[in-house]
Amino acid sequence: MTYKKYKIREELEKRVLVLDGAMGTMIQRYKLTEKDFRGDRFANHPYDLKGDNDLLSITRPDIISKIHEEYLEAGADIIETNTFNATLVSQADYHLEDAVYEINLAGARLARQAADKYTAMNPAKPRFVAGAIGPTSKTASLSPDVNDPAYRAVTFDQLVEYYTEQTRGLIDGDVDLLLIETVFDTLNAKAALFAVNELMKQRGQRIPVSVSATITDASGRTLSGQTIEAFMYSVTHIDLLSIGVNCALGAKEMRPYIEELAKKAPIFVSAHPNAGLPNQFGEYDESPSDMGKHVHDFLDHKFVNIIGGCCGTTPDHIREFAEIASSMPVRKPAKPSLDTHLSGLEPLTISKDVNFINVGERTNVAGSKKFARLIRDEKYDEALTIARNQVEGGAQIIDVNMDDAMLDAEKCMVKFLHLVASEPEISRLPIMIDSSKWSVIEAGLKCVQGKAIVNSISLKEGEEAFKTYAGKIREYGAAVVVMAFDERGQADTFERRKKICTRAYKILTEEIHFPSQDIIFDSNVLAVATGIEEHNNYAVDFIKTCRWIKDNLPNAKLSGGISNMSFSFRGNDVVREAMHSVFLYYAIQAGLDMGIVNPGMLQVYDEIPKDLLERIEDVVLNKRSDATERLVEFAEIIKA
Ligand code: THG
Repeated sequence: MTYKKYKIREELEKRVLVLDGAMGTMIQRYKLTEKDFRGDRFANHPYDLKGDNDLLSITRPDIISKIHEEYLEAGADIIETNTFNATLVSQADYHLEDAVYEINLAGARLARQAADKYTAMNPAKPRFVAGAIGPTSKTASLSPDVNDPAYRAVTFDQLVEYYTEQTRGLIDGDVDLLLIETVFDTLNAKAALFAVNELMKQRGQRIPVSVSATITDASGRTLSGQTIEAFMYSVTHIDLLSIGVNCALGAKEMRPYIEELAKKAPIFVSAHPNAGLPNQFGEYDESPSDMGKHVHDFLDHKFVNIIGGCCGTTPDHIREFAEIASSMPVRKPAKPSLDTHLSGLEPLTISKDVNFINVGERTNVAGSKKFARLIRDEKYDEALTIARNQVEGGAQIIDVNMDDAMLDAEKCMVKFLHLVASEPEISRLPIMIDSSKWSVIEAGLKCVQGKAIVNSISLKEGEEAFKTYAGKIREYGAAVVVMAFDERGQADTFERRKKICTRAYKILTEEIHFPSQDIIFDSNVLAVATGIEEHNNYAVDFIKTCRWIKDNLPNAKLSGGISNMSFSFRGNDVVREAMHSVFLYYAIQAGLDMGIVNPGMLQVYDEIPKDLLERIEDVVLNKRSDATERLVEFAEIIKA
C-alpha cells in the first residue's frame, strides 16, 4: 500500500493552516428545541433527543452548514465535521445506536459541501474537511470504580468497533483527514488509530490522520496521567499528519506542551485551545484579540503548523487567527529520531547516549516462585508490591510474564496490567509483555496506553507467522524483542545467531516496514558452567553477536535475559550476582542496550573479590578448560 500524498501536506509545507472554532457554542446561539433535534426523521423516536448536537447534521442541516460557512468565511482552511460525539458510546444515551453511521456520513457530507463551495470560490486557498473523532465519555485505561481498580467501563475491542463505525461514515462522506482529538486517555486514542488503520487497510486507501491530546492539569499530564512526550511516543506508530494539543486550559497554559512537541515531533504540530480558562459559570471569555496574542506568540516561535480554536471560540476568533497566520513563518517538522522511544506515563529513550537499561524480571511467574504463588492465590496487591520493589530497585521497564500451566495467563495478564495502570509509580515505566503465547501478548497490548515492548517473537514458526505477529505489534504501537530462533530451533553459536538475526531484520525492515530502532534482538543468553563442554562458549558467542549486530544491523537494539546464564549456580546468589555483573561488564561494552535482570541484586563489578572475579571471568570468557570446575569448587567454599 503506497502512501498517497494528499494536498493538505503540500499546503502545510507552504503555510500555517487555520482550523475552525467551536461548534457547540455556535449551536447554542440558535436556542433549538426538542422539535428541531427530532426533525421529520426522528419525530417518533421514543426518547428525548434535545442536546444531541451531532444529530443536527441530519435534522437541521441548514444550521450546521451555516456554521461551517461562517468559519470558512472567517478564513478557516480546515473545518471539523459535527461528529465529535458520534460514536456508539454517546449516541447510546439517546438510544440512537443504529444511527451512528448515518450521523457521521451526514456530518462529513455537510462539511464537504461547504468546503468545496469555498474552494471553488478561491482555488488558491483550498479548504479541507477534518473528520472529528472525539474521545467518548469512557476511559479504557482507568477504572471509574475506586473500589475496583481492575475494572474497565470499556474495552479496547469495544472502542475499536465503535470507532470503526464512526470512521466508515466519515470516510464515506469524503473527509480529507481524520482528527482524533481531545484525547484524555491514550488507550482510547490507540484504539481509534487501530480502527482507522484496519479500515484503511481493508479498503486499500490512505487518509491523513491527526491526533490531539488534552492536558487537563497544571502538572502537564493527560487525564490518564501521561506527559506530552510519553503521549507522542504512544501514538506515532501510525504515520500521522500532525500531533497537537487542544481544549483544556487555554492557549497560555498550553504553551510549554506545544513548545515541547514543536521541538521533538517529526510531523506537523497543531494547537486549538479554548478561549481561555473557564470562568465561574463554566464559560470561556477570552476575546479574539486576547487569544490572538498567544496565537501570535505560537506562530512567531514556529511552534505550530495548524492553529484553531476549541470551546468558546467563534468565527471572530478564527478571523483574528487567520489574519495573524497569513504573515507568519512555517514550522519545519523536527528531524526523525533513530533512537528507541518507549513510554509508560513517562517517556523512556534508548540510545547510545544513555546507560544500560534495567528490565525488572521479578514480575514473572516462571522467574519468581513468590510472584507465581501470589498470582495463583490471587493476592494481586502483594504481587504489585513486587513490581514496585523492582522500580525502587532501579528497573526502568517491567517485564510481565504469566505463562504457567496452572494459570489462565490471558486473564492474569489483563488483570495485572489493569492494576499496574492504577499505580503511577509503576505505570510511569514502559511494560514488557512477556509470553510465548500470542493470545496473551495481544490481550496485554490492549491494556497499555504507553508504548510497550512485546517479548517476544521469532522465526520458530516460520516466516508467515513471524510477519503476521510483527505487523500486528506495529498496529498496536509496540516495539518488539526478536529471539534468535528459527524453524530449526534456538541459535546457540555465533554463526547461527548472526544468520537468524539478519534474516529477521531484513524481513522486518524490508517487508513489514518495522522501524529498525523498534527491533530489539535477544540472541539467547544461555547457561554456562553446566558441565557440558558445548556450553562453555555460550557467553562469549552472545557477546560477539552483540558487537556484530551493532556493526551490521543499523539502529537495532540488544537485550537478553541475564539471569539465565547462571542457572547452574541456583541457590548461590553471591556467585550468580557476580556472574551477572561480569557478563554485563563485557556485553555492555559490546553494545548490549538493556537486560532483563533483578535490578536490586546486581553486584558492582569493581567490588567483586579478586579471587572470585578471576574464576568467573575464566568461565564467562571461556578462558581455560578447567574454568567450570574451578568456579564450582570456589562456589562451594563461598556457600559454606
Ligand atoms: N529473553 C527474553 N525474555 C526472557 C528471558 C530471556 N524472559 C524470561 C527470562 N528469560 C528472564 N527472566 C528471568 C527471571 C528470573 C530468573 C531468570 C530469568 C531466575 N529466577 C530464579 C531461578 O530460577 O533460580 C527464581 C528464584 C525465585 O524463585 O525467586 O533466575 O532470556 N527475551
